[in-house]
Amino acid sequence: IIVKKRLDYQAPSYLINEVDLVIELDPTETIITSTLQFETASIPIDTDQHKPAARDLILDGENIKLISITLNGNAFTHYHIEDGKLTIAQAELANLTHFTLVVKNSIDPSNNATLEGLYLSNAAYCTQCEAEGFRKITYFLDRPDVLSIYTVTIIADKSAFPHVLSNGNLLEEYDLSDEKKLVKWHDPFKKPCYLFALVAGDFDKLSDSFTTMSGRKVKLELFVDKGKKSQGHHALASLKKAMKWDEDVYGLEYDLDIFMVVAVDFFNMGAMENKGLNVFNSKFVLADPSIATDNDFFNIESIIGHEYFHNWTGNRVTCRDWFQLSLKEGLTVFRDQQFSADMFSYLATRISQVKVMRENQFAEDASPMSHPIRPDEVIQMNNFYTVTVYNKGAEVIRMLHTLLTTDGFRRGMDLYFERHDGQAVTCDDFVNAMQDANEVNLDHFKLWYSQSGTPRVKVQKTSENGADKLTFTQRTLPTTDQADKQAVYLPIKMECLHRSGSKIDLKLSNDTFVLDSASATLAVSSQDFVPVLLSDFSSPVMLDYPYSLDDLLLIMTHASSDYSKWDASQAFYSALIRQLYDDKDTEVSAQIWRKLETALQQAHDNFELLNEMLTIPSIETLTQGIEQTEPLKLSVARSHFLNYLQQNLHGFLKGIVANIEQQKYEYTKMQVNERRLRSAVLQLLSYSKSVDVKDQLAQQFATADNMTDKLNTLKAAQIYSVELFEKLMVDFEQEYADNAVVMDKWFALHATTNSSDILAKLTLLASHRQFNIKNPNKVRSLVGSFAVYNTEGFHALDGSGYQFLTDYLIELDVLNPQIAARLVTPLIQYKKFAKMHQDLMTMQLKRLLSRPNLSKDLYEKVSKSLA
Ligand code: BAL
Ligand code: ZN
Repeated sequence: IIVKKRLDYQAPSYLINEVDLVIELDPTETIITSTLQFETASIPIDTDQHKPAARDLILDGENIKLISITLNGNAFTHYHIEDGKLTIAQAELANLTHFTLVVKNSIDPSNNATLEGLYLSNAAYCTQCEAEGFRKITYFLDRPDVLSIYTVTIIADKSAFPHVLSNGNLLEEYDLSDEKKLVKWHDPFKKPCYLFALVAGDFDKLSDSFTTMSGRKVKLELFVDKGKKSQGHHALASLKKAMKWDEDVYGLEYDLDIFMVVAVDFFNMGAMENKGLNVFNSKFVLADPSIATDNDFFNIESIIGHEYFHNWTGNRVTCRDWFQLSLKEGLTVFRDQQFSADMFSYLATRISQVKVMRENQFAEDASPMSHPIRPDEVIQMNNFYTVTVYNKGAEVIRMLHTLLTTDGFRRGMDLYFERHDGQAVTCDDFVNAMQDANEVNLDHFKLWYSQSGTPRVKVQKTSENGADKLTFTQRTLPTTDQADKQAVYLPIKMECLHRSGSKIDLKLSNDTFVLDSASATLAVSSQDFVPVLLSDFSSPVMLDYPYSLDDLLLIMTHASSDYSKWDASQAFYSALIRQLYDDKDTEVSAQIWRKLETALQQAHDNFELLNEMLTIPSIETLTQGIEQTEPLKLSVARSHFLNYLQQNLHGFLKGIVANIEQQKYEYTKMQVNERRLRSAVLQLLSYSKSVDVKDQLAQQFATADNMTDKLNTLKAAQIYSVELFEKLMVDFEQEYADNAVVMDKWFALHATTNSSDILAKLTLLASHRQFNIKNPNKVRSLVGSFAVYNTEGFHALDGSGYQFLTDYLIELDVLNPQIAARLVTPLIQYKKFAKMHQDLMTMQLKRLLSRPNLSKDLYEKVSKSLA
């Protein structure tokens, strides 16, 4: 097991300027002939005498059969292969500044369940090379700072593969014989091998075009499974919006003559930004109202945007090494977040981003996998495609945007591209461009890249000589990877309200208080005020202020921003659930319920806000606020609270539903908000178990003309009763049994059911004809949903849930280690839970660690968690 360290980076000793691949596709023996034009790099300046840069040529290769090598046209055998490396000693290459190596090898796509490198998804060939999958195709310098021009020739069976695709522009396509054809692609842009892609299959194709701001017409092509053409229109429309948006907001224009997107069913990630040929998990492409929910429509637009935006932030300027992953991912997530806010709505998108931070990223920071957004040590790179690198990375970019303003940020982006187009660079290069374009000093800001953990900001109100002030103190607790922490730069957007609700003038620029030391104070020229802190989640921190329920109600009614109103509602509910968790007999006074109703009434005509304010914090969010959580007790407390809430606000809630008419489905912001609000309320009312709610659910299920209402009804029925839920699930299965993407939702719902025989159910579902352990979407839906969202089943006191997951991981690790390592996350986060749970969870982790041949993916996470 090799631990790679960020500070050990060495520039490559050899460059590969041109790559010519000839790929003869065959399910069990695909032959690759790779002609590589090497150049000896000028010797890097070696600052460390003890570590001379290696001059041997060391190529990466995994699970490939070497057939032959030639060097400058001559057969060559003086190489050495060991542990996934092919080494040619420097002496063999002495005096060669340029040389050509031809590597011929074979691979077996049909036996590649890792879904990395070249593999088969149903009957189509496809590739996934990020992070280090290209080495499963042929021997190569598989690192992002080796950039080459690719020409790719593919030989394939004519009838089975009408569409044979790779990066760049199509050069030629012709028949070689009655059975075989040849297709040749050329990508004029230099790229690292992780952006290489190949797809061959029989698809339906949707075509369109986009005229760029300089007037070039770009062909757009979207490939989906046969018969699913009508489900591709939303993705294609989203692509055009993304192309226009990047021109309007960042002045960034697409650079090839064609842009292709292919949807495949077997995919480890959501999608992949290969140059000119994005490959997507079909779940994030296929949509029409009868099979996709409002959230699916939203996610498709956002992920299509994300992958498209990578063309500049990732492809034109890429990462020097994988420790810099956030350079492209944090930035591109931030850009897709801006895009979604512009296309859909700021409030709902921001809230969903904040939930990801509070539910998942804070949990990662508190876990043995804690790492900075630019990690320092990695065993398996695939383990670092994390909420920290992606989502916290985006929050860090957002803080830069706040600090520099929209114009300053754009100036920084412009300079970044001016300096680094065509290069592989570091996070420091990015921040330096921001700094130099704005003439600010960002040295302290850079700490966000190297320090892990969630800062906690404590705010206290004190009075001194009749004047009030707020004292802010920040502290980041030690994490498993770093003991010592320093104060980071924190922009805290805020306001202060008089008890009357009016706003006090704090004389803060952009309403932002900057805390860039351990402690600082802010004078407030008023007494008896309520601070509204961390509006818009202006920095990724946990906030600690002793709000009373009345303070929170004041914010819910009078804050300037809807975000802060929502945030106060979440703190309000969390406080009440916490009281019930500590003492199940706690009673919330009638007066509090009336005040809550009054506060909610204020938002009665803002369906977006009202829906958000009627959504109660998840178990995962609540867990982050409690030390050594007892998950079952927390789940009971939360359910009791939801039940009390619906009892005490019954009339108000019923009034909301009565006011929303079901309409013919359209994906518009107004309709989405109506459906969400209706669903939030119906879920609450389902706790009442009243007959009229049951009738309403049954009727809504029968008449819904769209997947959103169908699925929302099922979620409410799951709360209402097992009988109703099971009955509707049977109907649902009958209707959608042949639709793989829809059946994922069905698997996930079953997996989250609170039922005493859940493990038997899961076992039965795993033998369903739509289930396949080799398909990550299925595994995530069934086993992932169980482990993450089925509190009662997963955290069962006898440890059976933990054991079930572990047994499954053992089976899965042999096939797809990357997905196994993602799925182990709920188990390695055991430190958040009470001792009894910790013991049961660590017992299973130890069982995993003792397995022979554990993948390095699982090894890295499990060994860290037990260290
Ligand atoms: N680069 C991996 C998939 C994504 O983040 O776009
Ligand atoms: Zn990305």
